[in-house]
Amino acid sequence: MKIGIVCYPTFGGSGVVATELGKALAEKGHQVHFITYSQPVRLNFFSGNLFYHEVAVSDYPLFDYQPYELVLSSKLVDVVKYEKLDLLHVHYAIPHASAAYMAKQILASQGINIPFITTLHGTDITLVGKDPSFEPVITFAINQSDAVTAVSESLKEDTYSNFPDVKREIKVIPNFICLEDYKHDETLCQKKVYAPNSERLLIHVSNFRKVKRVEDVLRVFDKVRKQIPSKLILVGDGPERPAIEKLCRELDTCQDIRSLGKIVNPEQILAVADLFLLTSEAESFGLAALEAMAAKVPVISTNSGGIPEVNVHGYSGYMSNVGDIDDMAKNAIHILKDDVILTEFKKNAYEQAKKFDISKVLPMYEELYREVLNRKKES
Ligand code: GMT
Repeated sequence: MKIGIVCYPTFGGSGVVATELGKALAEKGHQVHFITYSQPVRLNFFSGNLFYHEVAVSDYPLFDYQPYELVLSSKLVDVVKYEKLDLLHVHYAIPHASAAYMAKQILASQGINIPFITTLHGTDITLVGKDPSFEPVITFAINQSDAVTAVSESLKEDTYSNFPDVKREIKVIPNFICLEDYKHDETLCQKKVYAPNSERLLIHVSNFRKVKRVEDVLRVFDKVRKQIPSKLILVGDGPERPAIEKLCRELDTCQDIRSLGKIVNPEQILAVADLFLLTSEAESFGLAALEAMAAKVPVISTNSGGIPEVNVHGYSGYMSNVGDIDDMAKNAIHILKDDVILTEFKKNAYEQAKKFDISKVLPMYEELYREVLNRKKES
């Protein structure tokens, strides 16, 4: 198949999932065309089946806001026509689904039928998408999609409740990891660099937006380190970073925390961690938690959104209500205080991650593509 993928090329989970999916499809012999405004951060892979088309939004001084969606639609028309794509798969409703709809209509006027599949990732439905100014467009674009997927049951339910006029069937296809990528080479990152006295190593990975509640990560860590010698690694960057640095100083924890900034492939650093903290207020899935589990790192998380579909309470980690720092710290200490318990949770985390290996999830997308293409043939 010749597949066009549209996504945000940045560090967000939706871009990561779209890129990893494209890479896996290319490895399976499909021709995959990424159509994005810059090279996706995880597109670090060479394959004769992978193509990249840049959506170049010009900086015309008349516009305070550049019309990205229109440029994207035009680019989609161009790529579909000249690369003879079979279908488009757009990740994130805003504005990718509506841009794909526009491209579809333009192409239809030229006698070309291009189906598009929309994958909903979370913030497009639960945060940004909830803004009433987007509602009619999102509802329309979802209803007009040839197929719609959501990354969790929770997100599917949120879509129907936040967008009551959405009538389209939503298929749940969970996020995934490529377990092969988690075969860690010990020489690349050594635990003693960050935990020189064999302290326990806690880690948090996010884009430091408010929804992640990174301040709770610091507060949980502060309680843990008072009971167990520990260090915390922060991976990622974002708008909350200054507030987090301030809180580190207030709590006097800076000496035990290392901030590593953005890391394209977090597998190596995850491999030396003992426990992952995910304190988010909302999370449609929690890909970062799954990535940790794939690296044999148990997860202390909130129970919001789709996280319970990923982290199994008492098995791969523990879940607490949003903001319940005491409970999260208590659970973290329970796992970290005893080598035997920690080893058991590490093993369980990995077992749970296996359920989300790409080998199980890729066929779901391929089947959906075939279904959509068969419908196209029949129409
Ligand atoms: O929250 C993020 O880190 C970014 C965001 C995105 O849109 O890229 O992530 C969303 O999609 C991920 C991939 O499907 C999910 O794992 C995240 O849970 C989801 N974030 C939220 O729902 C807040």
